[in-house]
Amino acid sequence: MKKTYVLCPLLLLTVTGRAQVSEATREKPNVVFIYADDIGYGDLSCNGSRTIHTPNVERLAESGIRFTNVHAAAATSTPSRYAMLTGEYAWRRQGTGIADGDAGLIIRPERYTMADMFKDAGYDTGVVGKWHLGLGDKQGTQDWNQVITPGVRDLGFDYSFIMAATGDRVPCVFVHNDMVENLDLSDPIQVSYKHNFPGEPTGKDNPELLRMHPSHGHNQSIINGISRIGYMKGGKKALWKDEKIAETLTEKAVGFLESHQDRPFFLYFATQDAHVPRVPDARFVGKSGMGPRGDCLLQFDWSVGQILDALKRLGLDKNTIVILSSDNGPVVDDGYKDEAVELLGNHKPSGIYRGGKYSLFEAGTRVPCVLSWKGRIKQGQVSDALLCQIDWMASLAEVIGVRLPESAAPDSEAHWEAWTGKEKEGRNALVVQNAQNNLALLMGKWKYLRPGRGEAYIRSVNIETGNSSDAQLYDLEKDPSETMNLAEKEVGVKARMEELLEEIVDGRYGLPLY
Ligand code: NG6
Ligand code: CA
Repeated sequence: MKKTYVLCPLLLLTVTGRAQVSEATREKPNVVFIYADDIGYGDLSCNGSRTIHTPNVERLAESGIRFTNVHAAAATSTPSRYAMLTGEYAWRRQGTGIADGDAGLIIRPERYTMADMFKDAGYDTGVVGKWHLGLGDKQGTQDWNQVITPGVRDLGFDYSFIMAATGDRVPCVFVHNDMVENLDLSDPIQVSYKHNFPGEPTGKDNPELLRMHPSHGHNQSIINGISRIGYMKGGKKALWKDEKIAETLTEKAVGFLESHQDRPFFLYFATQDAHVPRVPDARFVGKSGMGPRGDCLLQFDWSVGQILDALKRLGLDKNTIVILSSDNGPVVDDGYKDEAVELLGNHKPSGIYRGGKYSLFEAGTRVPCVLSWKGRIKQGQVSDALLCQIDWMASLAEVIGVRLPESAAPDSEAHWEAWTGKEKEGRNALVVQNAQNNLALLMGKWKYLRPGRGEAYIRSVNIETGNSSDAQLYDLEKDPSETMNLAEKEVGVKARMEELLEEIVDGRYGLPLY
């Protein structure tokens, strides 16, 4: 049993057994997360980019607060999402690196999650979109032809319509409430991350079958003319159509809103844009002038507009907190020849920041972030507060009146005043991680990158990782692009930050005060 503390009476049972919502609960704000994939700080026009126009995100930003110093907890998807949904730094847990498509459930059912928290406040909870935190209790031997359990329902989500992992990983199917959507038992789904299935073509051996070629990796099973990571056979009726992923997910998210006009809800809407493979719908093809990557940014903006329009149409816009962000920084060539590099022009996905996805430098984790709560928080604000997605849990707990169980969300800090612009300052200190699990500490204007192993530069994606065997220290106020390493000059600062980071890592510092 999960131990929870609820501050007010929430649910009343009718004679039919259907949970009815009390007045106190009904008045609680709905919460919608719009969580992009690989969209960088410089990828949205609300952050000053003039090479792309994303009006719906601008509209959201103008109606609330835009953050310039919000971080994902990690520079890749799985650890970022793990941290965001549990309030625990992912580097504290083994097995939270980029997950295969057939990984077992990474967040264990016993763990108290963001969705559990909303359930304890009497909310209905839903997740739509990219999951990438594993499913089921088997690592690599998942049976996709039956109920997949444990699943997101065991983590507090009542409703789910998800992609198990990423667009570039098999199985290329949607999972709806723990079952593959359009499953056909006469054509069972088989998945392996070790061996191909006899006779099945691959991108490596059958490039003539491809409509989009890999630039690195991504040369295994071919689905819809695109080779992926991992091998898959069967499930023809269940396969998603890449150009329709955004539309399908957006429809499901809007459907969830439509069915929750009278009950408080939490919706985690995780788009696949602009992750690879980038296959936008025909409506967006050629619209950005930057090829599929830019077109997917426009498609993302469209999805945002659909959510905002639906909230308005349903009369939910005044009582809904909308938070938009991205799981990690941007990457241009992430493994497919989709002309993202050739057509980039002057567009700077990372903005002024160094690095990108996978990186410990700022662009790895400093991501777009906007929060809006119409009528409740001031419009048109900009905040430089240092905050992290990991803080949504403790911060929102206050808003919805839940006291988190003692062991829950150990690294999440409650900063609702900062999220709403009433406070200028956010966190005192924040730890971020890159793809090689190297860590950096952000504190005020200082950033300390702990020495660690791994290559300094990943040629295939053209990104500097921030890995170095030497300590690095940057003054982000004077040098936001991290060009001057001050570790040798500011020895005292470096030593204090090094020590503090070690304290956080071994748990002596930073336990939140609930
Ligand atoms: C990498 C993939 C990349 C992307 C990433 C995960 C190769 C060569 N590269 O391993 O394309 O899928 O994993 O991205 O396979 S994330 O945003 O979901 O973390
Ligand atoms: Ca990502």
